[in-house]
Amino acid sequence: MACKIYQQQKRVKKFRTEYGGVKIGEVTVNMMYGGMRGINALITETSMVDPEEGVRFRGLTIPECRERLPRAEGGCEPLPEGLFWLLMTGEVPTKKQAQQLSCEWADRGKLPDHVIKMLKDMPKTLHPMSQFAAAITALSHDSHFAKAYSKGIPKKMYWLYCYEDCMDLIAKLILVAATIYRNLYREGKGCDKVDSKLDWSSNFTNMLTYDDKQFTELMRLYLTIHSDHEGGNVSAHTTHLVGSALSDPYLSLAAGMLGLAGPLHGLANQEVLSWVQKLQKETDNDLSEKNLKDYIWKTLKSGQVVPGYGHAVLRKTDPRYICLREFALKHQPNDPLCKLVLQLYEIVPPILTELGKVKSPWPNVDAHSGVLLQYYGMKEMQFYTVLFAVSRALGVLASLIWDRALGLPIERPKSLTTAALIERVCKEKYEMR
Ligand code: CMX
Repeated sequence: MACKIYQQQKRVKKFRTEYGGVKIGEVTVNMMYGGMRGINALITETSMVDPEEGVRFRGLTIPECRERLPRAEGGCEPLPEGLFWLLMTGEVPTKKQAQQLSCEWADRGKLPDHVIKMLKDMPKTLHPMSQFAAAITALSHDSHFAKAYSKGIPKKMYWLYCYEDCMDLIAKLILVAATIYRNLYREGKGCDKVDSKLDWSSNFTNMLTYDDKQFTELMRLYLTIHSDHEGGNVSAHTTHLVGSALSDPYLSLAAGMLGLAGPLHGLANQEVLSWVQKLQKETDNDLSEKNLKDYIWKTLKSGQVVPGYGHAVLRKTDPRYICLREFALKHQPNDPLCKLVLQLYEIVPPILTELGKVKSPWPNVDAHSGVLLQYYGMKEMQFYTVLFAVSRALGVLASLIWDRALGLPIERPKSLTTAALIERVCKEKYEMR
């Protein structure tokens, strides 16, 4: 990493010296009021999303990652360790390199007693994502970055301490998530034994008290594909923004995860399941086309969104959805819930198109992930966003390390009042009616 960072710093410096003044886009009034869609304003090295094709991790599509990233012994799905290596370095690791990461994360995987106690004392009614973010915040007690900064390290050393924190954090996240899960749904039973001979996902599913090789395979795929989605989504952007103030990686990640906990973002996987279950109940499991259409229209007419559908950037079916569908078709072709998801895929997009305002009527990743978890017995849908969060940490933390390596400054875009904007864009005086 030190060598790669040095080369990239040199490249960026030269590029900025030669082309720093070149304009790459324009900002319209609608972009300013419209959630900044389409404004090219961030540098994220780890991945990019094409509206038609979906995400590429360091240039590799999801099918390419499934093909090329190292797998566990006897497994078919990529190891998230390999994906993290790819995000960090831009290179596909060897199997041995991925195993070294598994081993290193296992070695770093221990929770301090104060965090275990804090999680135990939390009310069972507090959402798992709130518990997750609170525990990450409490882990900042041991931040190498914060300690080194307070001692006064030079800026060029920031990335190294940030890296140490991020590696610790990734190692500990599966313990935090599993502790929350067991406290809430397993009466605190089960243990946190991390085996350095096992991969990260195997250790995770063991700690979640699951003993099914296929579920572990699903987890490897799940943790790989949810990891990164370029820099402008709420969880990635928030982590990056908070990190730009040199808040330590724990605080930055906690902030990002709180963004992920919103129903328009990561919480949509939970929303999809409760929406689908309500559909089954309301139709008395008579899933005729008419009943499905009626239910979807009822959702829309009551002012709600159809969860799991639509996207701010994508304009085609999310390739993450497609690969989860492939997994379902391979391993559980007759599962009634998976069949219902397929049925909805036929029925929802034309209705959203008919609505007239939805830019993408296609399903995103959250439309499929929950039903797969249900199949393997993980019925506790409030926990689903925590799984998304464990995975998303890989991407946003890899980016955070690169942010510090490139010495990116505190982020501070300019905002305007409506009055100032009107004055700037209209020569004549404009009256708001
Ligand atoms: N159901 C109903 N209406 C929808 C819709 C959906 N699935 N998707 C978009 N729309 C509506 C918007 O609410 C908006 O309506 P208003 O103009 O009345 O406010 C209009 O269509 C235009 O929105 P858009 O430009 O197509 O979409 P945005 O970029 O504003 O929002 C997203 C994107 C994902 C928030 C939106 O599609 C949505 O709410 N989807 C459902 C929630 C969801 O699945 N979120 C998960 C996204 C993936 C992730 O981050 O994990």
